[in-house]
Amino acid sequence: MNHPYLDIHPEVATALSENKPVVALESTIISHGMPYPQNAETALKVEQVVRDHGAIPATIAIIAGRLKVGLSKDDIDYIAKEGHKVVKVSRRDFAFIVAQKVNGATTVASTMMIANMAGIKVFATGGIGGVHRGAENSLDISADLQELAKTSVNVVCAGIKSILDLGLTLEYLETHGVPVIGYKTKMLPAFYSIESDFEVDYRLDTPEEISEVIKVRSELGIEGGMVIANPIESKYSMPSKVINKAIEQALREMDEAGVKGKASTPFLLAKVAELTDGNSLASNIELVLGNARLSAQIARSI
Ligand code: PSU
Ligand code: MN
Repeated sequence: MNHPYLDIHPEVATALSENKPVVALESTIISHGMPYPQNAETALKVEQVVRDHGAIPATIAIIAGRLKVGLSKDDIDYIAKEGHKVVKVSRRDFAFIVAQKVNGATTVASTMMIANMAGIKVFATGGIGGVHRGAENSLDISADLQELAKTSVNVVCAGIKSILDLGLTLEYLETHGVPVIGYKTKMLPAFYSIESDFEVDYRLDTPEEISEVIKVRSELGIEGGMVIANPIESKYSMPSKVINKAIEQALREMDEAGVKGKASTPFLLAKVAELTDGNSLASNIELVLGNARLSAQIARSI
């Protein structure tokens, strides 16, 4: 699709025009989700996994105000090194970063917006934003959820991270008509861990079944995306006791430090990694790779 602000990488543009499978990837996970150099290494590995499974990767970011769909290795390395110096861009921030012609790392919400402009239907990430614990007071609810309600891009993630309130996130998604599919599972995966106390709406066992629902939704004219929850491979899953203990402490430290708003998720991810001696980061990397694989398979099946 042509748009005055959009720069689609030639390889991605060719794939889209030939109806070949393309998988969108976000950039906040690079700048704010992981430390350097693991962030750059993971971003490149994720692209390779998408290729190995027969699709073209399109990592999305805003560079000097241009909406980039498909980044070069240098672009990825730049965002990875700059880290928090790159602005974390959600729907609210989007137009400002473009107007000011600066760099922005796209969250799930803004990556969906740009993927949709480019005509990409499948998007792989680690975790989506959600309803934060304590949201009944803070009202901290990620813009990712509203984006899923209105933008027709399907997001493969590792379930709902337990730094969030899983139950409230599921309720919010239901209210806004966003289905949560469990890939080969009826239990909602909790990001670092395959298990939680919640269930997904529908269990589907093959990429073909998922792409069939994507097709039917589109034919029915149902707007919005779906959450495809793909559990982390069990050998990398962290015991929920261990991870939840780290999360509880990270939440306490966040309160003490007075961190809130868009700084919350990056703070919690880094703190949990520190408290688990890097084990959560290792799991985080593996689950993203798993999501890249499933996304490529779904994109091919569409
Ligand atoms: N969860 C992760 N890693 C991440 C994010 C979430 O495990 O990097 C990022 C994604 O870009 C997501 C964003 O869209 O955090 C959500 O931030 P917020 O809650 O401020 O909307
Ligand atoms: Mn928030």
